[in-house]
Amino acid sequence: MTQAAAKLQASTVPSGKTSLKTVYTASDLHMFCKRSEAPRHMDMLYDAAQNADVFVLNGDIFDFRWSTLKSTNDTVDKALTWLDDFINRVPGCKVHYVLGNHDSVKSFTDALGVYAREKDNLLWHPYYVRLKDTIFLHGDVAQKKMDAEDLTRFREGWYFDKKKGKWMNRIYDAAFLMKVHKGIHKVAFPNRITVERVRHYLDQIGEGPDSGTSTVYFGHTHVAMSDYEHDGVLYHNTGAPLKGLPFNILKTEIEL
Ligand SMILES: [Mn+2]
Repeated sequence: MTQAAAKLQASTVPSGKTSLKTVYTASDLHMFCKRSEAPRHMDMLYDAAQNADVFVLNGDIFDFRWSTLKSTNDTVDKALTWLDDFINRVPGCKVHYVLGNHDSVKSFTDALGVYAREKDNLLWHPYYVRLKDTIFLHGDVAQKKMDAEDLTRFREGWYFDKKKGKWMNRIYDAAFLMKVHKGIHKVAFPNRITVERVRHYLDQIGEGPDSGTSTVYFGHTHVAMSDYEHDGVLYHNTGAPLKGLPFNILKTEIEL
């Protein structure tokens, strides 16, 4: 899908009467990766969704690269099973699934596309969703300074991403035990540089503050952030449920 088409799809201009809606968002659950503590947060996630009018799953919800299941196809099946259960638990909640890099695996997005067509309360977006003045995007645009084309190219590198083997996983487990990840993300993604890169991308696609954007929710960096103000825009990052890192399911209210 082109970014122009994505923009059209992302448009959620409501018709008729609006009212203040409760919106929750979470990202980077990295489900099926051994290092994810997502299962411990499931009750909280379900509670939030049950109290939400809108829930944005903001990318890297599933992790096909580091899946402990026996194949990518198996992980796709389990991912859809989880999503189906989640959606069915909250029929009154509109769920937006925004892709991250990890869940941009083609076999998953193909299946998600087919599945979402059958569900009235599920919409999926390859790059972002805009709800009035608030933008939800995964945040892999903060990997380096990127425009729309750069992001498309970056994502293409994930379409046919292969599940990593047992040994690579063990090396990561060992690094994890040494808490290497706790420092790495903060060094790789200093707050100011991160939000400048997000802002650059939003300006490039015409969704920056000039278009009325006042608030941005993202993830990817695994560095939690709340109310970080930069050049008139507030940025929030939900963090990630990985050992030793803060993870927040964030709530906001939007007139929709
Ligand atoms: Mn990511």
